[in-house]
Amino acid sequence: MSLEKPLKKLASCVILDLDGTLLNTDALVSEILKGFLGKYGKQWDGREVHKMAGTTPFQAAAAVVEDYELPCTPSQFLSEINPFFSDKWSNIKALPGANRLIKHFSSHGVPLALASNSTRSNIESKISSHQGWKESFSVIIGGDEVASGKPSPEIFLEAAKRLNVDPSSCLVIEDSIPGITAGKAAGMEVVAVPSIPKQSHLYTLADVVINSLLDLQPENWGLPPFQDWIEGTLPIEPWYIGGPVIKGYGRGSKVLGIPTANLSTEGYSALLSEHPSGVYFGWAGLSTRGVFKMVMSIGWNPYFDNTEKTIEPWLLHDFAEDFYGEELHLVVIGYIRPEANFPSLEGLIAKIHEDRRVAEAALDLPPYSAYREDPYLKISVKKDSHL
Ligand code: RBF
Ligand code: MG
Repeated sequence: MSLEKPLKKLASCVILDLDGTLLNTDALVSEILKGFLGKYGKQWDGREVHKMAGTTPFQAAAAVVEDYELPCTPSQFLSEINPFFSDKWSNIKALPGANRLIKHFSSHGVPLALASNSTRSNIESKISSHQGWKESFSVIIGGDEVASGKPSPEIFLEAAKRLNVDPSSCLVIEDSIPGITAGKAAGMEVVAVPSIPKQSHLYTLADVVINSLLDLQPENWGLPPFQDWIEGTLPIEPWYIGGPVIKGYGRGSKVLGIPTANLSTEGYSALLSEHPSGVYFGWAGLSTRGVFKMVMSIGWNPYFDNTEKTIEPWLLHDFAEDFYGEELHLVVIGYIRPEANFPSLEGLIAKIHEDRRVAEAALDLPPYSAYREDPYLKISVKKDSHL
């Protein structure tokens, strides 16, 4: 999905959006609105959250009041729901790559601004629990500190003014349509990191659309490149997932010659929504067979246009038979690339085999090889099983 174009314009500063770009705010908003609307006898529609992305708090409230025909005004709704949010703002998780990005730019002396439609005081709460964030921003502007929020360019123009730079030398990173619109109207370069899955075509106004912050290439704007990639792989904060092997779409071995041991996503919806789709790798433990190298895809498989996000690990070993139902534990430690679409099945297959080679080689390198011994991979076999 990476639509990176070659260098167009140099940037000297970076202006970041907060909700949906650096923070996984959607998850919290969904959780709170679901409970709150339940009290009105209404059922929260998870898709609504995308409609609210990038709007001001008042606009978001107005949309909910209208769509759910609530018996109150947007202001009443806001003051009623605010207490539910206020003690949670400081608990929102950073999106993958957010910490890395902030540390990278601040350690290279690239001036950073934070420009959010959220109120200044909510911004302060939201970033307070994330170490090093507040100090990394030379400028912080909230939606209540300008006359009109995004999609008006005002907030970005004000950020450039306070950074003491020309708007044309600012690079904006945004997840929402109002934010992208604002950035372009301000005459800035805009990178879109869409928070709406499978909708990258809506983001054509942006100069570049990337799948997650992990895919940002600052050198495209003359900014310092990330230096943490190792042999085509990016070490990530390890995450753990396990469960019985289930039958997938049945295309793995039949069509592609790539027998993936699909994991049930049941109980992992939060974990799955937290991790951007893409190709990852790590180690896999099978209860009766041992520990194996593993490369996997997370996502919607654009080539097949799946409707559900799946986890498809390919264990890099020749097994004599299928092992559906067997307990599989994964430790995921590296990232390779975003999911892509391919003009031909041959193209997809060739790319997946390349992923295999990249993962196999990387897993022998020290930052990755040590995880082979992770206790999570040594699954004890229950005595009462079918033996
Ligand atoms: N499917 C895609 O549509 N695009 C991809 O870029 C892609 N990359 C993959 C990488 C790996 C390592 C694996 C194991 C699978 C990948 N797939 C991708 C999914 C593939 O289409 C799927 O595993 C098979 O269809 C089996 O269901
Ligand atoms: Mg946003």
